[in-house]
Amino acid sequence: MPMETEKRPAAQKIRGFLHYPGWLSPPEQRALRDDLRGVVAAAPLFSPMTPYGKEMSVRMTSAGRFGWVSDRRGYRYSETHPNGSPWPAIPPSILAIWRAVSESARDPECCLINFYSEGAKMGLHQDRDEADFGHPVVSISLGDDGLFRIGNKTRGGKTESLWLRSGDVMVMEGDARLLYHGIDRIAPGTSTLLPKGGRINITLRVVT
Ligand code: MD3
Ligand code: FE
Repeated sequence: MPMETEKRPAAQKIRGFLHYPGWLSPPEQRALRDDLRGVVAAAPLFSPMTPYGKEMSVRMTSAGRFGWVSDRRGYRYSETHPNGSPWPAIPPSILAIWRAVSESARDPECCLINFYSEGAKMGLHQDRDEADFGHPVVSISLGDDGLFRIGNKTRGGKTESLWLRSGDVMVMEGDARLLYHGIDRIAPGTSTLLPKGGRINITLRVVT
């Protein structure tokens, strides 16, 4: 698909990151959903354990050279799924989005897929397990709306919230790369993209 030649929505800048509401058209969202089915068939979703021994409410899997895993040894990137297999390749449709929005010289090494069912959330955290924060993080939202909260470079202080909707793309780079962020809740029944409901977030990162 010739992403770069099509007309795309303009970005909104919030605390230094770029939010493109509705970057993906409904047919593009359906194609991406179908590509993700292939990834999940090869690398099943799992519920990561926090280092404190509590199960996260978000289910995850990955594609690319590295995937993100979390267990009693801590949070880390791993070249294998918890079942021991290497991760499947990042679908070309997802790489095309990275290339269209990021202007990065390098392709992502990790495509993390987070699945939120009703009641799932992600607490405020920083993404700082990557070797070089000079590379952007790109996020793609699919399915039900998610209430995203963005804070500051240290814990505490004022935060801002915005709803992420199916087809939205965000780019975090520069000063925005190390802001605390999380998902407070999803709004069930706000999208028909996923037959059983829920929200998918894809994040793309350069790891090494
Ligand atoms: C702002 N995921 O996987 S994506 C994560 O919707 C994560 O599943 C959330 O936070 C989700 O780590 C939010 C948007 C996002 C991703 C990375 C960021 C925002 C960010 C890195 C720095 C600042
Ligand atoms: Fe994050």
